[in-house]
Amino acid sequence: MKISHILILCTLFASSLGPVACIQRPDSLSTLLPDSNSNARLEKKYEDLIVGYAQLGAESEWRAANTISIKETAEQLGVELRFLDAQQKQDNQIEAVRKLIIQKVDIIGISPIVETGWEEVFQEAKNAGIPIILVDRRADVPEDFYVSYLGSDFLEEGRKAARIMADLVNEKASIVELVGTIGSAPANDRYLGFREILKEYPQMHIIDSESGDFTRARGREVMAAFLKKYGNEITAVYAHNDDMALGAIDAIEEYGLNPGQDIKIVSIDAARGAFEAMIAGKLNATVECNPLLGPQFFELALKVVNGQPIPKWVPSIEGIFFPEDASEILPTRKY
Ligand code: GYE
Repeated sequence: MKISHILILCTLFASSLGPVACIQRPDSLSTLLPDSNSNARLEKKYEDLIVGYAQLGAESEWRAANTISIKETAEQLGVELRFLDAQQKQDNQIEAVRKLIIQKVDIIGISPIVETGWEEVFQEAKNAGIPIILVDRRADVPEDFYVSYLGSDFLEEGRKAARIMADLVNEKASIVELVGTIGSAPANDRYLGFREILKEYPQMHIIDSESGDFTRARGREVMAAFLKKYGNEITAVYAHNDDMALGAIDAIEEYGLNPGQDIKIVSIDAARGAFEAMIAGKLNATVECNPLLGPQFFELALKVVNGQPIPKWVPSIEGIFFPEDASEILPTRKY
């Protein structure tokens, strides 16, 4: 790895990733310099890499930002990227991995749409000697099927959302929950993390919970159905992402209530749309989930290809945002 690349990466982290740490810095730059006693001269550089990426789809603002981050970073680093979009279907994503195996890419990044069903195709990649990095979402496979998971702590995001909600509603609420894609890691863990904390608040109840598939359109439909069924009984919404919260806001307004006031809303992602909704007083808080994973992903990929050790989990560091800070922060948001 060239020193200039390390500098580029660290600059990228500092400028575009905000709170995400520059991971796994080499102990000393001298370890990266060609050395006649080592294989350093044989080490691959970013320009030598062919990286396959099996993206799950384009369901949300988060995903759009994530895709841009992967593509832009590849271009900046000079990596040859083979990017495939599975359009929210696991079968397509499995096929995408197979295509990348046939193309003999050096390494594959994948955001698995759901947690289960990956063993067969991951085994095929393993047989072909192509390492896999899980990006953004985990897969439920034995640890030796992937080299690293780069992404968020979704359980913790669910816990954070519950704690904020408790504050907003004075520890008393009838909550409806908009769940993400069924079977996906973020939906599973945001569901569990929220409930873990809710146990501490006997007067906060989830009265209904249904999937809005992480999209604005489904969030709106599900929320409209909840309102039809429960009407004014609903005092709070927990949405597993901002897009569904924005859909719920539309449905609440159509129903004639004031989102953010009559019904408190907490969501996850901290995308620009959420900041705009907070500024308009319609959303009460958003828990950050950082999609700008491109720089960390390619740094990991290069290390793996060069046989350097990497952590099994590279977590993102994330915050929580509230309406009072939204106007100040919005102009600096990168997604
Ligand atoms: O929260 C949601 C997206 O996997 C963390 O997927 C990601 C989630 C994100 O559709 O908006």
